[in-house]
Amino acid sequence: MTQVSRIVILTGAGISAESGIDTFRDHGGLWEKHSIEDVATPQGFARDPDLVLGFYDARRAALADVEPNAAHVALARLEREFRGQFLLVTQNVDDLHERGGSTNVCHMHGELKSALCNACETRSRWEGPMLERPPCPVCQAPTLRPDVVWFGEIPYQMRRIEEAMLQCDLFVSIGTSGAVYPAAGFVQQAKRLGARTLELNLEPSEGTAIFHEARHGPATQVVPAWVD
Ligand code: BV8
Repeated sequence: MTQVSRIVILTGAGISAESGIDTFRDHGGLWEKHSIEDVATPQGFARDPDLVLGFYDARRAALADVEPNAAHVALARLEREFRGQFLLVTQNVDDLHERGGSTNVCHMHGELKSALCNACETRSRWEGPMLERPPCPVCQAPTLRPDVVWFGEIPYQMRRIEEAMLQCDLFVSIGTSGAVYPAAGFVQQAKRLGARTLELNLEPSEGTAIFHEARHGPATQVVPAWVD
């Protein structure tokens, strides 16, 4: 890591898999049990808000039963010890990076522990269920929705991510299938701008051939080994 001065890391569901959180597209994954259109689009929420609120209430509640794993902890150590610029971007909506010790996490797809109010459009930290239509902490209206980015919605903090991508000299993709944009396009952008690109994943992702280097195996093994 000595010759690198600006790192951008992108994580996906695979980094949380060994903590016991289902990924989306692996066998038995979330998208096998639920249709994306029904639970992860604004149209699905409009059609059946109880189904969507229940889907996210269950995932939010499940966070209490899981712990960060060695991959989350290794990235937090890297953030503390690396002397250059460091940005951790995650597609994940769980809180395991923070609970593993990361302090500056960019949740581009939002967070389970955040609520967005459709009435006053404010975001609040949120722990409990939404199915019973609790009042918004700010305007008291019963109009909370999960503060996650659904398909067709604009990811959060894209300007911050773009700025970091323009400057980075190392881009590392961890635990993501490369199936969802714009995150899946980051490696092309990094490579075009001259950065080194590394994939750490259980198996080759859709875009694995684009990376300069790929190391395959469980995140709890390949991530700490790379950080060391
Ligand atoms: C947008 C919500 C416009 C919360 C999610 C081209 C350009 C731009 C957009 C598009 C485009 N083409 C299509 C689109 C539209 C769409 C899209 O990408 N569709 C796909 C299906 C083709 N994109 C959008 O709608 C996005 N919005 O584009 O707005 C815009 C763009 C730019 C700037 C301004 C405006 C919004 C997308 C966000 C959707 N919301 N989540 C939630 O419920 O979680 S996406 C969902 O998929 C999750 O966030 C998840 O993180 C994400 C990606 O999945 P992965 O994390 O990769 O998980 P997956 O299961 O797929 O893979 C797991 C990987 O881990 C596997 O590779 C596996 O091998 C590995 N693994 C498993 N176990 C382990 C492991 N690795 C290591 N160790 C292990 N133990």
